[in-house]
Amino acid sequence: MFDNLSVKFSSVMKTLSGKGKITEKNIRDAVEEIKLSLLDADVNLRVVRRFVNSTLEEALGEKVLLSVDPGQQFTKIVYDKMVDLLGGDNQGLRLKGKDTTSVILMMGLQGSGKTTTAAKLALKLTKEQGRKVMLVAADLVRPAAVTQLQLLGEKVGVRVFSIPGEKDPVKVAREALSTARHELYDTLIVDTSGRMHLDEVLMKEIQDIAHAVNPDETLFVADAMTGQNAVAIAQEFETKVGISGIVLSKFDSDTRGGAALSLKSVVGKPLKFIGTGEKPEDLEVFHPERIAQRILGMGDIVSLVEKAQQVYDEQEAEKLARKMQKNTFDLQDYLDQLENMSKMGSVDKLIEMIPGAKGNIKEDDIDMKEFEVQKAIIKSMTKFERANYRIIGPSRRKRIAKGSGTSVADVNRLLKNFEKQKLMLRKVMNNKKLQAQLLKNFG
Ligand SMILES: Nc1nc2c(ncn2[C@@H]2O[C@H](COP(=O)(O)OP(=O)(O)OP(=O)(O)O)[C@@H](O)[C@H]2O)c(=O)[nH]1
Ligand SMILES: [Mg+2]
Repeated sequence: MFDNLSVKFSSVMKTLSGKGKITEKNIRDAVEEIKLSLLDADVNLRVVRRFVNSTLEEALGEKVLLSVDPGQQFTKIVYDKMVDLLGGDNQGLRLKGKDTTSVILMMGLQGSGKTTTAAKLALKLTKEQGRKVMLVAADLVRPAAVTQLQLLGEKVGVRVFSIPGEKDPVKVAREALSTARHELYDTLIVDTSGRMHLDEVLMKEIQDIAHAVNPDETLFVADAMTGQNAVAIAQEFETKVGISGIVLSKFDSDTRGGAALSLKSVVGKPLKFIGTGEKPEDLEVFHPERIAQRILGMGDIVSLVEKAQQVYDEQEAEKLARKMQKNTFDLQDYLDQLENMSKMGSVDKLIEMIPGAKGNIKEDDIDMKEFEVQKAIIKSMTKFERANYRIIGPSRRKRIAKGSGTSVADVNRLLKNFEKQKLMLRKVMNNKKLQAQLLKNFG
C-alpha cells in the first residue's frame, strides 16, 4: 500500500531538498504535484483540497522561503499536515480496568475482515496486556461463521462463547456478557455478521446488539481494497450505529491507499489498527506519524526498531552491546544475529521501513540464501573455532566447507566479511558521536 504515492512524494521532496533558495513557483509546482498524486491515490476530493490549501498557505509564509534549508522546512510542513490528516496521536483502545468487563463490538460489510480482526485483537490483548478475553459468536447469518470463529479462537487460545441452535444474535450477545461478568472475563469481543448499510433489518439488528451490550469500543472494520466506497459506508455506520474507531484490514494489499488517507478526515473517527496479513499476529497499532514518514519516503525506523526488539530479548541485546563495546564479538554472536535476522521476517517488509531504502534497495539485493549459507558454515565450526576465528587455517577451512556442503571459497568469504564487520564495529565504538546516535536510536 502507498507504494506509488510514496515514490511520487519522495521525488517531489527530492527536487526541493538541497536547494539553497526556493521560489514561490517552486512551492506551487511541488504542491500541485502532491495534489495530483493524492488524487491519483484515490483520496477523497474534499480531503485533497483541504490538505493542499492548508499546506500551500503555510508553505508560502516567510518561514519557508527565508529559512536556511527551505526544502527541509517544506518537508516538515507536508509531514505535519499528513500526520494531521491521518489522525494525530493514536489513543489506542479505551477499555475499562480489569475489574469489570469491557466490550468491543465488531461491525462492517461482508468479508471486510471482522472475524479475523476479532481473533487478532483477542491475541493482542491477551498477550500484550494480559487481559482475560472471551470471543462471542454473534454472526448467525453465514452458516460457517460460528465454526470459523471457534477455529480462530482455538488458534489464539481464547474461549469462544456461542449458543448452539440460537437464531437471535442479540440474545447471544446479552448472554455472553452476563457469562463474562460472572466468570470474571475483563474483555468481551463480539463478532457480528457482515451487513450492508442499506439493509434496514440488519442495521436495526446491530443497533439492538449495541444497545444490549453497551460497547466501550465499536470498531468499524473497513477493507482497504474497497477504496472510496469504504469511506462513505463508514460514515453511514457512524450515523446509524455510532463508531468509536476504525480498523483498516488488508493493509498489506496492493491498493492505492486513498481510503486510509480519507477515513479520519471524512468520518471524524480515528483509525486504531491496521491488518497487515491473514495470520493472527498480523495486526498493528495505527501510528499516523509512522505512516506519514513511510509515505514521504522518510522510512519507518521506529517500527523497525520495535520489530527488532520483539526478536531480541532485552538481556540478549544488552549482552551484545557489551560485546560490541569490548570488541569480543565472535562468530557465535554473528550466528545469533543471522538467526534473528531470519526471524524478523520478509525482507521487503523491512526495506519499506528503512529511510531512503525504497527504490534504492531491491529485495534481490539482499540475498536470504547467502544468510543460509553463512549460517550453515558457522554451524559446522566447533565452539572453540567460533570464539577464536583466527585459528581457522586452511585445513580447518577445508573441513568446515565439507561439513556445511559449501566450498572453501565460501568459508573464506564469510571469514573475510566477519573480519570487516569487526573492524567496522571497532570504528563505531571509537566514535563517540556515532555511539551516541546508536544509543539514541535504540532507546
Ligand atoms: N491479506 C489480508 N487478508 C485479510 C486481512 N484481514 C482479513 N483477511 C482475509 O479476508 C477474508 C475475510 O475475512 P473475515 O475475517 O472472514 O471477514 P468478515 O468480515 O468476518 O466476513 P463475514 O463474516 O463473511 O462478513 C479472509 O480470507 C481473511 O483471511 C488482512 O489484514 N490482510
Ligand atoms: Mg465474519
